Amino acid sequence: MNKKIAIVTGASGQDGAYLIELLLKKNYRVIAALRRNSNVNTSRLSSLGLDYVTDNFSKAEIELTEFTNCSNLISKLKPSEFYNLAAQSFVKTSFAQPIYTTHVNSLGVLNCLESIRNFSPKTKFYQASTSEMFGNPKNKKMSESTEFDPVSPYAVSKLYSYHMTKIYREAYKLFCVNGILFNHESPFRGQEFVTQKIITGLVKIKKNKQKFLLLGNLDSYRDWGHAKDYVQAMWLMLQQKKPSDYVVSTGKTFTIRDFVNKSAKYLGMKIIWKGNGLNEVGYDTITNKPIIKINKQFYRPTEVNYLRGDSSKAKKVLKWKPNYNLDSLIADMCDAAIRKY
Ligand code: NAP
Ligand code: F7E
Repeated sequence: MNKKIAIVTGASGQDGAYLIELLLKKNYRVIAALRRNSNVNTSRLSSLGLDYVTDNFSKAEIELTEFTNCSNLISKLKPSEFYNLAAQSFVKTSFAQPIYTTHVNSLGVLNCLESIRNFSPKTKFYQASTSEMFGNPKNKKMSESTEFDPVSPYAVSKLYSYHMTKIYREAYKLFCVNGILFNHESPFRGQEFVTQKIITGLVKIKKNKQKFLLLGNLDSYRDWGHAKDYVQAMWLMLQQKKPSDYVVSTGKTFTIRDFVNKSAKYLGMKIIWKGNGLNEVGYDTITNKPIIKINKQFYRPTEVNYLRGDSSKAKKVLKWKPNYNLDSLIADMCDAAIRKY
């Protein structure tokens, strides 16, 4: 039997690396679609041993905003599955670069959908949608039927692609799905995201390589899972008979402050918080030194205050269930940071 071919965009990112690892284990032929960079930025793939072209693994150049890049790749390979993970994925940057974010996250996705419709309509398409699209809705647990109320340019750009993916499924009967994924982290998480920033900062402070950590809003709630669990859900969505959209989440929610406290505890540290708002400071109880300070620059103009997902549909239909909880996620990230620094 011929091997299934999968194209993964955003292959240099966190999810791209884990998804490619999973697909190779499942005996796919995988094409890691990467954009041109002046520096080698495939360290995540390298750490999984994916440096060289093999019978099953190769790399291809793709700039998502360039229609011919998407259409040439898709028409040439006619993949069984196309996972679109490429995006300007940092919410804070989307306020500074709303036009660029929209080009990549909205029109880039349309380039993929149009290429599939015109050149490879049997290709199954996964779109990396996000819990950010919910914004601040009335419901306290968000499912596939919760209304969207985006509060950032990132969320709006992703909502456009969510709807386009749905429209291509309904209008052209293509196999297109949205994975509405809540925050997921791992040792591969980018340095600017809050979980990696906190863990890296605390490890460096403990090793006297950094004096203190600057953070923004400590009071927002996030439903954090492990990226390894979440790429399983992506794959499962494309193995179903019928295409549909799924929420993927743990169902548990914690504040950023909780995340700091839990990470510190795992690292053998304890933090006492004093003051309020911008004047709040976290002191290391062993050294009595202020190690966490608040800085306005890390606040967003508008914030998603509370995220908690209801992934009953994914559990029921996909038989998906996460292996990690917040404590084991933190342990995995801290252990990796200790090895690194
Ligand atoms: P990530 O680590 O930031 O990776 C993003 C990837 O997209 C990188 O490989 C990046 O390439 C690539 N990319 C950006 N702009 C591109 C362009 N114009 N053309 C081609 N490639 C481009 O993100 P992630 O955490 O793995 O997330 C994967 C996807 O899931 C993203 O779409 C994100 O928005 C979405 N998502 C993430 C989460 C989460 O919590 N992680 C939750 C919901 C949805 P470079 O390395 O060259 O920059
Ligand atoms: O922020 C607060 C910040 O940047 C989480 C992306 O993968 O998940 C991610 O988006 C929270 C926010 O992730 C700092 O205000 C406080 O409330 O780690 P983050 P995000 O914005 O939730 C969604 C689902 C995606 O789709 C996105 O692609 O933490 N926060 N202090 C801070 N955040 C950052 N980054 N840095 C701080 O210093």
